[in-house]
Amino acid sequence: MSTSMAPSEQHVGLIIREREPVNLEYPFDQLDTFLTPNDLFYIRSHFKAPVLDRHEYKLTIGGAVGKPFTISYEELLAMPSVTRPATLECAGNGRIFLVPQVKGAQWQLGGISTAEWTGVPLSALLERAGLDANACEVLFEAADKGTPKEEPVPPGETPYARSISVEKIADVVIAYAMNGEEIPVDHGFPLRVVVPGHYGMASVKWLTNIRVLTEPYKGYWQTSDYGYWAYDENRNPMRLALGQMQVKSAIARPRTREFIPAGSTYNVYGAAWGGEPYIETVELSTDDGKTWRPVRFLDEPQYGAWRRWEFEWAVPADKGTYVLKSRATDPKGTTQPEQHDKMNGTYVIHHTFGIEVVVR
Ligand SMILES: Nc1nc2c(c(=O)[nH]1)N[C@H]1C(S)=C(S)[C@@H](COP(=O)(O)O)O[C@H]1N2
Ligand SMILES: [Mo]
Repeated sequence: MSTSMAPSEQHVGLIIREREPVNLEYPFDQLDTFLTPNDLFYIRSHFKAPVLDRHEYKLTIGGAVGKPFTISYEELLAMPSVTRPATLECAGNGRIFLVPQVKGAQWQLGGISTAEWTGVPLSALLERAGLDANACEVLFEAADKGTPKEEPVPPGETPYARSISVEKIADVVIAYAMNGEEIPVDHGFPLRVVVPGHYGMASVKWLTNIRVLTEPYKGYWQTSDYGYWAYDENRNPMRLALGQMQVKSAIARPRTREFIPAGSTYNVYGAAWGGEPYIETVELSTDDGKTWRPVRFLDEPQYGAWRRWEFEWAVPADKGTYVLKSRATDPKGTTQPEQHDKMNGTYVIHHTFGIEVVVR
């Protein structure tokens, strides 16, 4: 195992949030295509990227199954494959907009990207292994490890690991290709999990073990980090694992504090994602949330993928500062909240917030 490179000519155009380990943001104002080019796809890694050898690589499938087995990279490539798009959003995306400022990577808008993933359906591997009747979750274990940052921190090295519930199995792809290319090292070569519809932390990179569990997993990345607070019926707070991406939209253009000519026509451009099972409407306000009008979608609705949208703004002749806001809603009527929910700590930042622009 060696270490990944610091941001280099491989990462041209990405915004540095942390140099080592490599944490890079997609320049969200460049959002133009449904699929994010691999070079521009955001990178969120807790530790140095392990460099795994394709010939020596093995994936084990075990735990609460009838026939545990080990499979090589070549064998996986030979299995029937699926290809599907999925948007990954870091649960901390938008953190820089929290007031007062909080700890953690200061993601602006670009802790999100979309790729088309090719790989083996998780269900095919689990069918071969045979799930035990009492199977409850599937744990994904990875090759990277180190000292995490979110307190309380366990002593020694903590490997990255995350689970999903068995209800989610049907959506999951064990991916070896990203936008038709081999998965780049920083995105999890040779194999990564893709959990469409969940925040990025569920999509485990550098996957080495799949372990079927009979009880909910309570590991560090499921509770201490990437968890949220909920109350039981007696208002006892308890820690639950983050999962489903919440209803959200964001404005890619104009950028914050952009100058816009008075009396011009400006094409406001953005994306929306999350929701059950997709985003149905997005509205835009150019007066800080007083009035809202619907946008025009550029992409069809599909589970687990963003929908880009645009809105033709007849920019007023009156000079001054204008606050633009977008607001997404899903078919169940769930809409973006106006405030950040403190039960989510420094994660799930999906409330509507203003993008200030200067008309002159
Ligand atoms: N093994 C491993 N998997 C991981 C991570 C990690 O640090 N190690 N980071 C997770 C987080 S928090 C996110 S948001 C996504 C980011 O995927 P990307 O770097 O391909 O954009 O990977 C997830 N999978
Ligand atoms: Mo993340």
